[in-house]
Amino acid sequence: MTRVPTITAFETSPDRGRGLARDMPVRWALEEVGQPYEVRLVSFAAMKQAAHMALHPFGQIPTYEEGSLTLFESGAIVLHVAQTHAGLLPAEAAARTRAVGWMFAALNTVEPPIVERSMAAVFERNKPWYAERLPMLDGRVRERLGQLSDRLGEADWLDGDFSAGDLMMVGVLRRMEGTGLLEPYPRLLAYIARAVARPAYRRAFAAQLAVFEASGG
Ligand code: GTB
Repeated sequence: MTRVPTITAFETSPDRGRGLARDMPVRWALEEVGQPYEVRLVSFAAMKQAAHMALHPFGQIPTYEEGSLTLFESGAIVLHVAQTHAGLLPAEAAARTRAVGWMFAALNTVEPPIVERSMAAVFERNKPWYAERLPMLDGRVRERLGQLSDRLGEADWLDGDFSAGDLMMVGVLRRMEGTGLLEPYPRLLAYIARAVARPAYRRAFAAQLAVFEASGG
């Protein structure tokens, strides 16, 4: 059993506890493998101060401290958790590598158009070009969702059993909830529903929601 790690999370999350901030995949991974953890909450101001910048060069959450090991980047943290505990990566070498490949696909292929669309919806909503740009951004998201849905097919998970690849992918897909972009893909909706019904997800979600509620909601 690993020494109890400490992660950082928003003191007051802008997502109002909906599990969209990136401490969520880390919490979820730790819950999946049964690794207890501690959480240090940080304000936006504290994230930019020297003590936190020493842990995270970009002044963000999440970070992960475990003894002398310090990590940043949610994907790297989830990979570390998955590599050091049973439950999130297959034992067989090729399947294990494919699951890591799905983590990269989530973060490097599916997420970029999703983040670009999310950012535009927040920061460009009142700009004169927004109405013209949105269909293009939606189109890029739809392309990836359609391809992902086709690959998933009727399977429960992307490649065999639930893995860290699914965990990262579902975190990425959830960012499109409420946009209407997921609805044309019932297989993806069912995939997300299966993932968020997992007891480990429910525990992680409840923990980050409790932080938001304690902050005054
Ligand atoms: N690539 C890094 C990782 O995966 O760890 C990205 C980390 C990151 O974006 N952290 C954000 C942060 O610390 C919080 S999660 N931002 C503060 C800053 O940069 O000053 C991103 C996030 C924030 C809010 C929502 N939301 O409200 O829905 C969703 C996602």
